[in-house]
Amino acid sequence: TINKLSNFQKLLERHQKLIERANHPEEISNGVYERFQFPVITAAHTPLEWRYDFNLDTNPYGLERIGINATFNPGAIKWNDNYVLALRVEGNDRKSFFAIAESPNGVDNFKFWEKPVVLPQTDEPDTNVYDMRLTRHKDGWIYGVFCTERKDKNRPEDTTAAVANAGIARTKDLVNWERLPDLISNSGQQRNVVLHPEFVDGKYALYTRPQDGFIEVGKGGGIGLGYVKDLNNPVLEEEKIINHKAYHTIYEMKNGLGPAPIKTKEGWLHLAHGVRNTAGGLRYTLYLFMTALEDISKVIHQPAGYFMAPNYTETVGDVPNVLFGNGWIKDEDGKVFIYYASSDTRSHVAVSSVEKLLDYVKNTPEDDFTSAASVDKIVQRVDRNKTL
Ligand code: M1P
Repeated sequence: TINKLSNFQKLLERHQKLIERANHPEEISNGVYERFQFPVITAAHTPLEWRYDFNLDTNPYGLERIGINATFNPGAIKWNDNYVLALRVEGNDRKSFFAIAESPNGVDNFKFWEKPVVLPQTDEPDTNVYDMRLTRHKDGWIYGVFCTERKDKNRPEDTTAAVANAGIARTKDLVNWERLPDLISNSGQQRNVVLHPEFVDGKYALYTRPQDGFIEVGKGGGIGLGYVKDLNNPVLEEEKIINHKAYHTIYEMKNGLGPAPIKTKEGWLHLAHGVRNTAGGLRYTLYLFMTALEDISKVIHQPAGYFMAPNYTETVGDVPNVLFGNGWIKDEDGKVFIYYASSDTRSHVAVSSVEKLLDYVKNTPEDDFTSAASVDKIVQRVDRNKTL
């Protein structure tokens, strides 16, 4: 018995050490943001109480009973001066759920709250839920908009056929959640739906990503914007695409918004993901764009290419070559904590600032869609630099 107890003791000590491990910025940065040495949250960070039965009578071999496979795609919010993530936690059973983890400094010491989020169900239960975007809305609620996935009943013979839609829940304390009806939209399936933090002409504004199928966006796609009068009857109206996919770009195949945008004096800063196909499969990278304060449907800046792409360790995971970011936190002093996940496996942070992100979106050349135009921009830069 003593040996068995000491095994549990070792597990607990190792876990504690992992959670308390300091995380420092990497030495080399492109100046726009700093990556950090370690992921902020991995499956190994999840509480041992979720995974082990500590009763030696019922678990005499000290085995893990409920395995956790991955902790990724976190929504983020500043909460009582702490940095809080709503993670997509995926069990070995492939079901995702949400769990809250909190850190005093945003870069390490992230600790999960005692239990995962207990999400109320609608009349039609979710099979799987993931990728929650947290929005502190002007109406006083914190909203969690997430993807809810269910079996496609129109294709009973296909056990892989699914339907994606936006689920909507709100809370005042991140513990007790009120479930609202799922988004009602007539543009097929929806994923990557995000609530804008302010009312627009008295309506809720939602960024969308209409898609014809579960994986393929099909004819449609792009990041859309639509309006809802009443979230208790969330009928999406006036949906229009504000950020299109385009041939031979990093968002050639599909794109989707990340977190709710950050308001700056010069416009709304957006973080999004773009997807392109390669011989090695889909490649997901992150990009930024900015919309006008007076018209949130108008893109006023969009640098060419990606803002962040998976580095070599990040390319490895359950779904390789993926960066996905649906959470960021802007501090009072302008520091921006960008939370992103790599390869659908673990979560990281990169730190920047509003000033740097503004400089990046305004001064990085836009895409002119040809190799010759890209060369021209480099040649002009070389010539300008020569005069210095
Ligand atoms: O596997 C990569 C991502 O795929 C989906 O995102 P999208 O709908 O934009 O293709 C989501 O399942 C996301 O969770 C996942 O990270």
